[in-house]
Amino acid sequence: MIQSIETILVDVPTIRPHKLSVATMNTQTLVLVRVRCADGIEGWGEATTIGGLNYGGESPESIKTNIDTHIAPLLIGMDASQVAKAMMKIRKIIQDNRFAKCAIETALLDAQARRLNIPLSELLGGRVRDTLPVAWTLASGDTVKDIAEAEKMLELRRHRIFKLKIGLRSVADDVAHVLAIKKALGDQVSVRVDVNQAWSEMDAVNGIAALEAGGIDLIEQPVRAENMAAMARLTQRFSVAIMADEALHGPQDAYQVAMQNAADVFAVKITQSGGLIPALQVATVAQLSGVSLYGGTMLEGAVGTAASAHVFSTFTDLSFGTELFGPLLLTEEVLREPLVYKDFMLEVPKKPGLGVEIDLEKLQFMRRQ
Ligand code: MUC
Ligand code: MG
Repeated sequence: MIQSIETILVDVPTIRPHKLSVATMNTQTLVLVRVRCADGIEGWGEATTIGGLNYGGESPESIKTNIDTHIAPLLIGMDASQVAKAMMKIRKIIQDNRFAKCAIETALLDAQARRLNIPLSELLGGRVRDTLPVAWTLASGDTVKDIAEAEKMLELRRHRIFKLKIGLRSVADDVAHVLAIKKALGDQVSVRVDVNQAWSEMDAVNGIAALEAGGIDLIEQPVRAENMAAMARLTQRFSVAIMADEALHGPQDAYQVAMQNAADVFAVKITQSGGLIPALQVATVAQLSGVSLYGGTMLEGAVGTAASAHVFSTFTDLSFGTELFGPLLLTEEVLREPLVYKDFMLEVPKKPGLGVEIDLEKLQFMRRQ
């Protein structure tokens, strides 16, 4: 039986300012959910977003309020081992709030997998890989600093895929920034860009042409999420892969984007999808439509990152890798033992459930009062 649900906010400084076209992050607010069950088992989930309300319609504070006030009371007393039934109830009664639903589903599935003594991936159909390639985002806003940071990552053998955040400056300045980094790092690394919707279609045509010619191999969400027609035209026009990110708010969007040929690649995110099972459905739509897969992040801490890793470990196609580096951008760890990043890969935890242990004392100290 589900006995209690607690929502915890934790403000963690980032290792450096992280500049996106929609926000500059100096801290990340982790939204953690703890579900306690009558059999003594507990599960954890995460609903972290980026930049308050700059990135999406749910803020850390709204997620906490909505879980505490509207979602938790619907779940208390329900059978904790019937996760699908619990989520069906929540999805029927609660509108929107994809991040909140994701955290709840993650916590319930974590608890159930612990109960069954299996890794979460096995409850999701089974992993086909134990390690995931991990990209790093260069977003200091400074070309020289970004190159030095990338070189350090290569030396540490932590990352060899780099995603650059652009869209704040003029197209010409951004193209010069990206191509300088590509030139400095050479052909052994993959350099990609994320525009976070900042370009008009004309900007995108000019920008993508120059980036494609310079050897950039992935263009993420160049135009507004709702401008699917422009995404379709860009996908048709260029041979460099175009990826949908903000355009994907779950399986229904995935179906529409696929039907309209409005992307070559999907950035699958568990929170944006509204949960782990909907994220699997987004991936299924992609695979049925010949769209490639990429494992995305909302820069979650270790709980959301582990949950994403379990989901992505089940994807048969993961041709563009993942960007599950969230915990590495933060100055504080919430786990007793951090996730393992080694040889350019993240290891998918093997212990039961999410396979991670929260440092409760540390969390008690770090949480927002
Ligand atoms: C996004 O839009 O992809 C993921 C990595 C990163 O640096 O920002 C995020 C959000
Ligand atoms: Mg993105």
